[in-house]
Amino acid sequence: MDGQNAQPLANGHGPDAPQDGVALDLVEVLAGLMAPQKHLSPKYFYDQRGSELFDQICGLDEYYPTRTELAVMREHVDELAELVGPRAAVIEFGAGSNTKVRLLLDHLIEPAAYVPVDISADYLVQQAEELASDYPNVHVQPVFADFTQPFALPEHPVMPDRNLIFFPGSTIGNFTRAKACELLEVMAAEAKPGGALLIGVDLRKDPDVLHAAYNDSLGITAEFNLNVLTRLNRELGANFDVDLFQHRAVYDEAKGRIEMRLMSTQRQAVAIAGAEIPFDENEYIITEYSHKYSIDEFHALARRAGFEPARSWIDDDGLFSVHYMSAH
Ligand code: AVJ
Repeated sequence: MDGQNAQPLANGHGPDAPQDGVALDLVEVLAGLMAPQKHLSPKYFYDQRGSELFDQICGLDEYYPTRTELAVMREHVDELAELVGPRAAVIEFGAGSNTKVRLLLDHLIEPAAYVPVDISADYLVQQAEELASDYPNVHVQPVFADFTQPFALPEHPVMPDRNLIFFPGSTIGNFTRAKACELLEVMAAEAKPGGALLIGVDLRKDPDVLHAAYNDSLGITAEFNLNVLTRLNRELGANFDVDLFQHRAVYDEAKGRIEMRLMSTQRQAVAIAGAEIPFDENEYIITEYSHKYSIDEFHALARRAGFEPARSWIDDDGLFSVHYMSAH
């Protein structure tokens, strides 16, 4: 990365200033807490403590997605590199761990560029600097933007042969099926005709396996979930008594999704920015959806959004899928 690229490109749809994680939006938080079904966006999990806890979750025995996705990618990365072809621009939606993108850049044929797109600029800059120095032949250009809305792609010194949209980690699961389709449409538009998508998608499976993955025995996921209340207290001056809420993760098999909840153990009221939020006993805030798909279900969704599934890889236990799809 040269001096010019040290800062991420701002984008019209991004926030005004780089933040430590995604800044809490008071209006959005209040609207969510005052809705008939209380809810908070999962993007608010990832302050510094939340990111640390998520890293711990990824290392838990019960939480299979992270290691399984990486294993599936490792096993098929050479076949993937053949499919992608030379001089691809890798455009990552959300800048997460470097491990997966390093695997790609190590195996793709002369990758031309790497473009991480995120609303959390500190992650972006840190990741970009590391990768730029390790991959001098790859043009690393972070873009600071909300990837759910169309955004402008940067120019590169070497014109890439194709765009490869990269969306690992089953982050697509955070979106309802309707919103996931809209996001895939944005991806198809950013990929451009002839481009492609590499996406990790968690699979429908035995509810007991899912339950264990989101209700780990060490209670790390509970701490991760409850941390968002601590964050609301610290950053918005709310007065949640965190001891009066409990973590619940419930699998709805018909909807094919885990719902992460924070349940009030008693009737109470919480004050936040001059508003009073009443809770009944056992009333809960939904803090995250994590949707699970069958292969066929995901193919149908992707086709509706403008992709043609080319290859889908899964692990031997059928836990997690990685899809390569072309945009048309
Ligand atoms: C990062 C959204 C893929 O849904 O499994 C892990 C987040 N939540 N444990 C997921 C998460 C609880 C994770 N994603």
